[in-house]
Amino acid sequence: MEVCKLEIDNLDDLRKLSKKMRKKILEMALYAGASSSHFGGALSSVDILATLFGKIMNFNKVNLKNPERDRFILSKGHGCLVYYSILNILNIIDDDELKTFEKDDSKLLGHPVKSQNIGIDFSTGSLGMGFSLAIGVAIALKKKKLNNKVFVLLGDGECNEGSIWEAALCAPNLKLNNLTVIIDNNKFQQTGSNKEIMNIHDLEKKWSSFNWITKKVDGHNHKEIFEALNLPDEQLPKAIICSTIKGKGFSFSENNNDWHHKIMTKDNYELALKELEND
Ligand SMILES: Cc1ncc(C[n+]2csc(CCOP(=O)(O)OP(=O)(O)O)c2C)c(N)n1
Repeated sequence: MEVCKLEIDNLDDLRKLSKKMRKKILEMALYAGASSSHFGGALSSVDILATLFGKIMNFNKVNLKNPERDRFILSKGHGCLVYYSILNILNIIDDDELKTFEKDDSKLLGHPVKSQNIGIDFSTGSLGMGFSLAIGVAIALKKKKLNNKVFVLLGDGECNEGSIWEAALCAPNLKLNNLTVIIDNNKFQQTGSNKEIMNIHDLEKKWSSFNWITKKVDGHNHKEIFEALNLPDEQLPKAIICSTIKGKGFSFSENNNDWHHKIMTKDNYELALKELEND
């Protein structure tokens, strides 16, 4: 398989990358059939991962085993469709493998399973855990005097987990300035809105009160995401709060939490494909 270099020079390239990712997510949701998939929370993270993998991270098919490459941990592991879509576009997961999503014996299950051959460093899915793993990696890199960075994606519903706040307290105390937390703030969780289930209130205020460098951005604006991920390094870790739309990209799924985890029918798929083509 050819090594894929993402030639991302401008915002238009990033928009094209996001579109490609949304198409792959759609296809995988269809392949999943009756197993269904976490569609909405994958779509809200597309523009974040497009910018991160397209413009920021030193991560590609040839450096997967290099200890000096950057690290990414999908702490909101159920959002794995977005992760698999970018790994596919980077030619790390091939098209045939994508078709096995959620099938018996597949490497691509409904939550990421550790597989260093495809650059997945940790199994995640139990919410609240990936963040602490990221702190462990950031500490290890510092001890080894390596300059690579660690990025971790959290859900806003995931921020209801107590372990998130233990970890949030720890990282600034350890001056882990090689760590960036990105929060997909789509205002929903599994069974309803954050406000209804467990209101998390102002995430930016919370993270800055835990002594993080914080920045709030539109999580579908590649330029804003890029600039936030490029804030100058200081002595503290960074938390980027991305305001997003759950199910972003398709009329039937935007802000419709039925699509947190739902079966994609052929009709849904065809409508979505049309909307993507006309976008
Ligand atoms: C410890 C734990 N409890 C419950 C779940 C079940 N669960 C899967 S997704 C989800 C909602 C998470 O909300 P959020 O992080 O906001 O995800 P998003 O809305 O972006 O999909 C829950 C509770 C889980 N995966 N782990």
